[in-house]
Amino acid sequence: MATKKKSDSKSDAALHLKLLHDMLLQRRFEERAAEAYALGKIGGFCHLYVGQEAVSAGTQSALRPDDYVITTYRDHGQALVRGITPRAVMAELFGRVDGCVHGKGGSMHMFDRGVNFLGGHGIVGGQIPIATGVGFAIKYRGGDQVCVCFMGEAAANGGAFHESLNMAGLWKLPVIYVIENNKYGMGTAIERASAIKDLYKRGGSYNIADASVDGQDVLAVRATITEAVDRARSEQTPSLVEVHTYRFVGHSMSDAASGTYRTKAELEESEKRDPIALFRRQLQDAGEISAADYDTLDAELKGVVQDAWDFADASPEPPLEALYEDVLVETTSDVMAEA
Ligand SMILES: Cc1ncc(C[n+]2csc(CCOP(=O)(O)OP(=O)(O)O)c2C)c(N)n1
Repeated sequence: MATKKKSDSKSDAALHLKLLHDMLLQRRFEERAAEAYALGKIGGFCHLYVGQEAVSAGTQSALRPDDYVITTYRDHGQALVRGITPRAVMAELFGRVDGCVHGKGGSMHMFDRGVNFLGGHGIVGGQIPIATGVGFAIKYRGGDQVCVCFMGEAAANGGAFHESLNMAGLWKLPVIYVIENNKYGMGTAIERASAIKDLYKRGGSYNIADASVDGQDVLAVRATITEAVDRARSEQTPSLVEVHTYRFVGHSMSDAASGTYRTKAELEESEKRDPIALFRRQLQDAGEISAADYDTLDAELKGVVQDAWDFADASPEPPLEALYEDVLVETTSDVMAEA
């Protein structure tokens, strides 16, 4: 580490390093996922999270391990930050038995109850009512956990969004709805699909506290979500947070470049606000890390992702009989009573 330290405290410096680590891990992971897809090692759909890493890292840094996280099909980064190992995420992408859902979910359906990561959902907005149900369960059981529900901005125009927020506002549920506004739903710009552009304002319709934040600034995301988490724990009330971000890659691997719906100039302009580059500069300017520290971290994370690739490649495919397993879960009274 660099010797010159200007941060408020050691714990701030440690937190900053963790945030940088979490963002860079996602970036290096997604770059290799794109490569694996091009080589045919990953089949089906594959939606990358490149450019949005500060949203997952900043938000999840404000959570406790017993809180819940639920998201969309753009879920690799969220899963990694929540604590599903890079090996288990990569093996899931490769469709292998050592994946977090034994190779049967793939890119869109990462899931691990062990770390309270409730998916990875392929239906646009499908996770929103589930999050509302999780919030209801937390309250019903008298817990003080929160549930964070991520969604894209296009999902905020679906009926499930409005019904869920109405219930959460009415019943005062500890759910934090986070809209990751990356400006495009596949190839449709938000201006062409939404009657209002400031989606966070919809919280007011449902008596829900709202906020809007720069999603390329990891500390700003963390600060905004921390307020929402405090509110949810102390008052059991929901929040709606709109996070302004951008995806530097296509909607999915079938639209790997910029597509025809946005210009090269727009893409290049957005890359000037790469959340990782911005935070790296901030930490270097503050003397919290040196350029050499960054390079060391980067090399370490490239190694972690290579290890995940090798692990996934060596893991067997699930046997045919596995098709019939994990289809239904018996809900015993024990399961129902679990906090
Ligand atoms: C109910 C439903 N309708 C349509 C689709 C097809 N579809 C997949 S992704 C997508 C765009 C969603 O955009 P957004 O919610 O903004 O998330 P982003 O991809 O930008 O992260 C659509 C329309 C779907 N999966 N589910």
